[in-house]
Amino acid sequence: MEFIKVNPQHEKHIALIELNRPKELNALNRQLMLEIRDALRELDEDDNVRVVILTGGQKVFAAGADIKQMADATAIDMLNIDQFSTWDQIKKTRKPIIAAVSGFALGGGCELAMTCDMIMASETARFGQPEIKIGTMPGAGGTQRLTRAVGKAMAMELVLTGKFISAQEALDAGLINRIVPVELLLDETLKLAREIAKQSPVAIKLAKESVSNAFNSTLDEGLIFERKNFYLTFASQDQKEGMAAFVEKRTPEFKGK
Ligand code: DAK
Repeated sequence: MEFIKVNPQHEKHIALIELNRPKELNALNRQLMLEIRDALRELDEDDNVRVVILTGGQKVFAAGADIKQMADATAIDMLNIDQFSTWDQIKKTRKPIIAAVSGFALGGGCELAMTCDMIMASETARFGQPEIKIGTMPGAGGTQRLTRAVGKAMAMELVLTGKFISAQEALDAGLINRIVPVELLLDETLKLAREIAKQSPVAIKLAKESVSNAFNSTLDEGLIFERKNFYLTFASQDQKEGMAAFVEKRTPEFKGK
């Protein structure tokens, strides 16, 4: 891996992916995105991993797709490169992914964070979809996920003006989970990851799938989907263990089976 660092066991059950293109503010070139795709595929198949944290470090999350790489591309180049398939892998990952965002999360960087399941931000985080300022528009979910997260009014303003919002504005709008001091960003994200990692991996997978499905279904379809996943948890040893542990007043030991 040239542009990311991956540690499958940053600590027990928690993997860490760190974007590592600091001079270019972690601009997402094609290879970097392919590396993220490959890393996520492997981590998703690794039984020791229950949660993935994706971060750019303390200075910057990502300043967007690599403008220099895209500048001269034709529409057909863009179509043939098929960056969508790379981005789709993020969405397809069945384990929870938490973005830990400090500094700029712009354009594709903001879209990358929004594709994750939760966003922890430092007080220096800045979010925006500035593509309009370079004569284009969001292409990896910025008009869709942002609108669903913050509503039409703010999404329109961000997409049509390219302005950035602060961590506090992002929190107020419901885009992120919380704000923490920069130096505590990874620690606080790990705390959240640990809370998830200690639950049943089977139930976590099904619950993540159900919440994600809420964006793609009507309420009635979503409720049916949820109910079936709920029933399915009763096929797991983890459900038996979780409920037995409650009755016996002890801590459950989940095995992901
Ligand atoms: N691409 C390439 N290089 C970038 C970059 C980017 N997005 N952002 C920054 N850099 C580079 C700068 O060119 C500079 O390099 P050198 O000049 O030193 O060689 C270095 O990083 C430091 O940047 P600055 O000197 O500009 O630093 P400042 O602190 O002054 O400004 C800034 C920081 C983040 C405000 C500024 O760099 C900036 O405005 N960057 C561009 C932000 C932007 O427009 N982002 C959106 C890009 S378009 C898709 C998937 C994804 C996308 C689309 C489709 N599909 C799946 C179809 C996404 C599109 C985008 O993200």
